[in-house]
Amino acid sequence: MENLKFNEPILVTRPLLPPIEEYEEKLNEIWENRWITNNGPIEREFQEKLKEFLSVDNIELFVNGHSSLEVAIKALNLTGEVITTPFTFASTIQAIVNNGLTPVFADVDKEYYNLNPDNIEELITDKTSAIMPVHVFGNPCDVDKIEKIAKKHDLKVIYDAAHAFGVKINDNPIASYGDISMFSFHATKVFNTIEGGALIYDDPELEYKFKSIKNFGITPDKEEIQFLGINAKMNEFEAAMGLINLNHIEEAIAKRKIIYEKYLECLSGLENEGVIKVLRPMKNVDYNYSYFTVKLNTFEEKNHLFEKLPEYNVYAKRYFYPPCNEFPAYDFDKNTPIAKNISDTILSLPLYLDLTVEDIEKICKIIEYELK
Ligand code: T4K
Repeated sequence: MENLKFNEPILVTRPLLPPIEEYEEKLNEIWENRWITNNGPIEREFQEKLKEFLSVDNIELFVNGHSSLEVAIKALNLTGEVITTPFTFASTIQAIVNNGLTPVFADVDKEYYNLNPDNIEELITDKTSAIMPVHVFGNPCDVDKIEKIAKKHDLKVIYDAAHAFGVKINDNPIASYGDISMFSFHATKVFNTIEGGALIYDDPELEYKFKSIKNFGITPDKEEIQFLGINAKMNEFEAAMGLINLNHIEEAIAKRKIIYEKYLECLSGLENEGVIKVLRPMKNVDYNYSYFTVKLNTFEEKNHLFEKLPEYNVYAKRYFYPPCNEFPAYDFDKNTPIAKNISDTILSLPLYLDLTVEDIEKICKIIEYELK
């Protein structure tokens, strides 16, 4: 058999980095301004450009996605219980728990792995204050059903849209649904500001709260502490990276699509034989090709592949394993069998811009060899 081992490690992702000269130019500006954090001019410029790019009216920027989720919860004064999904990154659940609230886990749907709205209503009690769904791997939740349930029971909706930058549903920006949506701009995301995050929201009154809470609760006009806050401000180095990466993001998503489609083509044999199932973008959705995931039939097959790939210098990741309601750090109700099955059997394969068509062909040959 031909040698399928890569000379250099193929990681699950690599960050989108612009030509270094473009960042250097912005660094010069930071040095001239002598302003490096706390509502700086580049952050404000980035905020305006981002509003335009995403076609939304209200955006607040943060040091990372996780702390913006924590601020969103504080700003809406949520109490008691929040209905959410176990199939997500630890951040979603920790944002709820760190705010003194109880996550209540509803099971997910089999096809796209998002919170299944049909499982929400039975979990609503008089303590429920919100629903916190996640647009997993960039595919949108059933936003219409979720909105109906939220309206009927007077609940807030915060979407964890960490994976969904740039996604549109029937031409509508994904962040235009719910009370608040959160984007993560972490290095590993489609669009990055090194670390970073944003809240997109409808109610303009939230701006004052967000600006205060992300700065220790200090109100921007009176400099009083009217809210319990944290430090979650975006800095100028992050904002500079964001501004520049915004010029490259459309090209980046187009390249990701090519890689995604090459994977589909090369794995079609295994898929037709029922050995794996690839997550597809939903219909009527402008997708961002944020992750390439394959679902295997059993935990053992998933583990076999996960453990064998490094022998070829290829590193997949188990996004998300285990389901969040099985974290040893907490004692949560574990009654979500679909999320458990997905979590047990899914792997994220390498997807980033430097990968060539030949790299993908080779990765797929390895997978085929190991699974046959
Ligand atoms: N909600 C959801 C649903 C999320 O997925 C996340 C974050 C959040 C909320 C919170 O948003 P942030 O506060 O992070 O903005 C990564 C990311 O750290 C995390 O942002 C992300 N989700 C999660 C799904 O994945 P790890 O532990 O997998 O990262 P790590 O360091 O193993 O990196 C993955 C691969 O990327 C490695 O193979 C190396 C490569 N890499 C990584 C970095 C940081 C690079 O090549 N260069 C780099 O600079 O968590």
